[in-house]
Amino acid sequence: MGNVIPRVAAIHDLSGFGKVSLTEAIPILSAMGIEVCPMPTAVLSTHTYEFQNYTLCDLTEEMPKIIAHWDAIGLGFDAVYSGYMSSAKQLEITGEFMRRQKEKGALIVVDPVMGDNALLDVQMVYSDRMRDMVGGMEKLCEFADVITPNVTEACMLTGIDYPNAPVHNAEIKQLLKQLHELGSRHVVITSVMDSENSMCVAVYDGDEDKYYKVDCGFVNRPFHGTGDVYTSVLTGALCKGMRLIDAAAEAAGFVRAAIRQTVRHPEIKIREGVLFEPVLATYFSSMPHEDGFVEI
Ligand code: PXL
Repeated sequence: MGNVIPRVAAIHDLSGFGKVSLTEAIPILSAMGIEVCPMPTAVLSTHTYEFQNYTLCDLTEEMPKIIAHWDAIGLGFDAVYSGYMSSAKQLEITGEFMRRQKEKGALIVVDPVMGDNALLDVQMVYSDRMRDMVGGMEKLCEFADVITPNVTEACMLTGIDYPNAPVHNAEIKQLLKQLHELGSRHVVITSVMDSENSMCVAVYDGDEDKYYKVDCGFVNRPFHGTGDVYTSVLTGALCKGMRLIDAAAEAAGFVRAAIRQTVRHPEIKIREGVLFEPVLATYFSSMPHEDGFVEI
């Protein structure tokens, strides 16, 4: 690509408070030594979980203009990383941008942000809008090198019923396999409750045809915004040339460290996100860590 340091186009919302999307992707990727070019899909006062009366300014019409200007100045990207979209049209615009960047050699990471079991609005799941969003996300998965749904999103994309915890290896592999059939090269599923009180990340490496689990540690309460933290680190580690499973383990290590900081402060509300800031200064200076994973 010829960029002095890796350059990532980050297509997510910008939420003023609550730490999701760009307020996580920008600091994390920058701390990893990667240049971030944000294309905001929407500007919100806060994210949408447990906040009422938040403001949302949709930027669908701005996106083609941003892309046209980037094209005009000849910007090339090492990676395109997408997340929260506020309209189905944005998925089309993003897909077309990804298709062109992929032809030029960019890595494509798609986080098909649509909901979480704790966060999901049931009305929304069966709405026309949601059907359009799921259909649009499925198309984006076709362009992707890596997709990173949580279990809820994995079920929405595959039509598989939400599995009861603990989720067994056979069920995990089935989900990974069906997601892979959507067309992405690799698949990573976040927030899998694979035992009573412990979570893992499930990984399918499509080049090696191998399945893995990465332990995310004991979890005794829900956290918000960890999916975006996770995929930001994963994207950065892949841009730095790490192989998929090592990048997946590195990202899990960072999330574990952010959670360790957060649980020291019980006064922090779930909607305030995780305390990843104290970890930023040190974590990436000693990469790679000795992080574990198992083949399943
Ligand atoms: O990725 C989570 C996320 C991103 N963006 C917005 C959100 C959420 C989750 O609540 O509300 C606006």
